[in-house]
Amino acid sequence: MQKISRFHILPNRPSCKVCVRNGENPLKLGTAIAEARNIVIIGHHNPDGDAVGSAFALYRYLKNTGKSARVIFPNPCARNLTWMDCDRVTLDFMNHPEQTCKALQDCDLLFVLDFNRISRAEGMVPVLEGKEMKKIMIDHHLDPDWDNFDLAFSDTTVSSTCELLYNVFYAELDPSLIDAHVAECLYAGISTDTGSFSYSCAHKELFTTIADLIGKGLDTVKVHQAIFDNFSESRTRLLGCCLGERLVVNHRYRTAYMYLGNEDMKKYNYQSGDTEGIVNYGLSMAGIKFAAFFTQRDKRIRMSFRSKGDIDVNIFAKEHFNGGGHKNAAGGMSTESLEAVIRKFESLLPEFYEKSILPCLSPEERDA
Ligand SMILES: [Mn+2]
Repeated sequence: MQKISRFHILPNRPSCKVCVRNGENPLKLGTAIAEARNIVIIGHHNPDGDAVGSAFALYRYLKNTGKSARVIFPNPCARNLTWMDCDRVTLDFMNHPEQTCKALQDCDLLFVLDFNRISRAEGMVPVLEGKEMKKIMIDHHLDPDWDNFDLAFSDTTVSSTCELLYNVFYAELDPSLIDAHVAECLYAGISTDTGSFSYSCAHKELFTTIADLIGKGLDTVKVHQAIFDNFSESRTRLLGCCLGERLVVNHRYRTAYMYLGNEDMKKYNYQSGDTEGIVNYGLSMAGIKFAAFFTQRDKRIRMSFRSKGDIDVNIFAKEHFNGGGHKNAAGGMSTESLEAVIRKFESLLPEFYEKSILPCLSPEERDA
């Protein structure tokens, strides 16, 4: 197939880049949906509020147009997010590999939401690469893999994929089909990806969007409680363990980190999603600019990095821990032991402090 890519911007949203493959006959979002017979929406591993929110906002939107779709995640989503899946259509590859592969085999239109590289779909990659289907990406992370999509919407200035999806609904589809459930799913992604409106949200368009969603039936209190006031007792005690026994604060390097080993995960009956957001407690201390959280998942170590201001943890995660994400929030992965990963992290701190943290400190902060 001829592969010519053409870029344009989303109407009224200059920060959103749209890439259409095959310049001769450019794919339109509305037409692709109208012509599709089997639509599948996929999100990333350990789907967070934005991955789940955007998937079900789109699912429900499609349903409102008369289309059905499957939603697939590589592994199960957290308990406090399942309310968005009101028709119980989620398949997770980890527990249902055969059904998942069958759904992907049958699919002729694939939506990739809240991630931007097919290669990150892990165990599903072989099926996705071996099958002819139209692939559409909607995402807000850096460095999208443009060439692997027939149509791609990328805006790295928005708070979340949900905010971007809202913009796409308005620019390319029919916003009158945004009902209360679509609005609640979009709000779920926006509120989780901004840490309940504490970062990535200093632009007025976001609040105009939320005002409009309230007009469409969004109940912000209901969504907040469903997501943030819905933890199990064991998750609350897991948080206590992190803060009480697994927190290391290095004031010299303005850094705080926490870690959880397999034993901890077992002791507190870890469930998918239980560690979500815990990394942010590191940044909640005055003077701390850089926070990290290491969790052991069997033989792998997952890492989350957070920073304040211009300190770039995306580059840090990319250069040292096979990861990436955003400037102030990124993730990484390692197959080394928890001890080795923490040792490596600590050994990187002096240089990271000199090069990335120190230049971002105000004169008062330097003296403190
Ligand atoms: Mn996101």
